[in-house]
Amino acid sequence: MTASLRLILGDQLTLSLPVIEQACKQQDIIVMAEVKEEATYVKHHKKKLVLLFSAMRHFAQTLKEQGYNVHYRCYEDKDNQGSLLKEVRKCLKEHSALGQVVVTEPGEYRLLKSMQQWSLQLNTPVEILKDPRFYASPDDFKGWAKDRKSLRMEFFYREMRKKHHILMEQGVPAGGKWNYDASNRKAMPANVHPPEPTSFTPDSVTEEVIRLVKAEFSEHFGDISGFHYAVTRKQALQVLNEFIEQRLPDFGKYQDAMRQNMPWLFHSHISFYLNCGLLTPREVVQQAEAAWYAGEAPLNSVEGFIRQILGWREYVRGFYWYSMPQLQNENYFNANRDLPEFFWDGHTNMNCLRQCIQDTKHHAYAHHIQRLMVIGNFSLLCELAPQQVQEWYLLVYADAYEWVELPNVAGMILYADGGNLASKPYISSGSYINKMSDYCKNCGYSVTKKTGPDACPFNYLYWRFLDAHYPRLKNNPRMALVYKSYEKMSQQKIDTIRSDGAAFLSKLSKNEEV
Ligand code: FAD
Ligand code: DLZ
Ligand code: SF4
Repeated sequence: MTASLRLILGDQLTLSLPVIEQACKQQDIIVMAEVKEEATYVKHHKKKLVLLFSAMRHFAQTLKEQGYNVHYRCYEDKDNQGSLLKEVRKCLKEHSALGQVVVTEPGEYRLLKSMQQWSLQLNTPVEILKDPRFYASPDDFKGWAKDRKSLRMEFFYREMRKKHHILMEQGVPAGGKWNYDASNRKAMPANVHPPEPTSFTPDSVTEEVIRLVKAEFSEHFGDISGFHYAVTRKQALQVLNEFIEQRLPDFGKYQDAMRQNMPWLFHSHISFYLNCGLLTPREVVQQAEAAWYAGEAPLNSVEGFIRQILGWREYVRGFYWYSMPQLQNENYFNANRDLPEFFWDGHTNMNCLRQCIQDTKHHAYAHHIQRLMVIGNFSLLCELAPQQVQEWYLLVYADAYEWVELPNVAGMILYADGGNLASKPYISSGSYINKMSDYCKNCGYSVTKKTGPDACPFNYLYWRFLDAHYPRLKNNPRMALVYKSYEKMSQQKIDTIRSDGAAFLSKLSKNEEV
């Protein structure tokens, strides 16, 4: 058999991947490399870099302990080549017995396109293996999507439930319904106290990476202090187990709630680990399902949680490969406003945005509703340029890779694809944020005022957006109700909304304080 160089990327830290399982311990070399090209194609949050580099170093150690021949390139190594291709080329040169390169398909389109050229560039056969960690392959999604007039997550999810026999009983959904959201998405009363997130003290490997990131990536976004994330599979499993035991029962109920200084709530905090490979979606879904069968968590929570992974996560990944490369350039509303400065430092009088951006800056994490209904909602209402918003979301979150970030940003929050992913724009006025959080109590603006200088900007921005995009949105059946209210508005009210909206957006464009 030809000896092979087997490359493992920073988000492929899964021992059961065929690229590892099929390796010959005697002759193959496994290559892992921390390289400038991947670490700086956007200025990733410092905690994301610490998480990935430390997890990569721990994973390489595990491989070595299992008898694999691992060639690991640290970022600070003097002869670091700076890119994956160059590292592979150097290793091939140094080991003339290696006759082929084997990789697992990467998560991002840019890297796949690059790898498809490697064989020519290296003058060596390059085999790109499928990534079996997902329930649905890009081809499965394509097969499902073709001939459909519209793509909707809910129908994809039901297919996945049936195909993989998850929460199914004799061909019907467990409990009789596909979806239990009527019992979910409640506001969280002040006397509910979520458990503290699972946290780990950095070991010497992580400490070294923290020093490296402080020295080499000081320009990157985010705070590095207080790093407490899992960096090994064992630790990631502990995060999962503690979620299932302590948080899953209340997950559904408080899934959409927000609270000042508390981004963690009853969420699972496992996206970091699912996306870099320390956890697999199958084991997560199986554990959640088992908790329901064992009577340890209610169906509304378990179904709601499983839908996020078996439904949304798989759907956005399929949608990404189905829609690339055009997805990255979509701009349905011709939005072109620059990202305001406060997206980087959180300095704004709008408390909801201040809180969500500060959580993001501290933790490289914000939960779904903070990303969707606060920062995302604002980005759409203010017509921020999609490519700038996309880059921001890709660099600020430790779970962000383009395959999952881009559909969520271009499709879900910005509706930049004109409704291929979502059936309507996710927009709301301040009253939704007020209902789901305690942010408005601590805000300089008044959520009950609809117009005027101290009115909550979400209130008039919401109606301004509906007014500005009436021709494009009025025929969307899911917007019918809201446009009925709009059509009943007096011209005077519409004029006030227009002028308040224009004044706010003009301040935003000039980076004046809002
Ligand atoms: P939980 O709330 O506990 O949910 C469980 C799991 O479900 C998550 O770990 C995640 O794997 C999955 N999930 C839930 N919603 C989605 C979704 N919309 N798309 C894909 N998976 C989902 N998630 C990422 O993993 N990476 C991203 O870069 C990312 N960018 C986002 C950008 C925007 C604008 C929005 C609205 C959402 C984004 N999400 C992203 C989805 C979601 O916000 C995160 O997965 C979630 O907040 C991670 O926290 P958690 O693990 O505590 O999730
Ligand atoms: C995100 C990331 C970072 C920051 N650094 C590296 C790295 O140095 N080496 C590596 O192999 N992978 C890294 N990654 C993950 C890759 O960017 C990821 O594999 C691609 O974006 C494809 O999803
Ligand atoms: Fe946000 Fe408006 Fe509430 Fe202030 S009043 S926190 S701007 S929703």
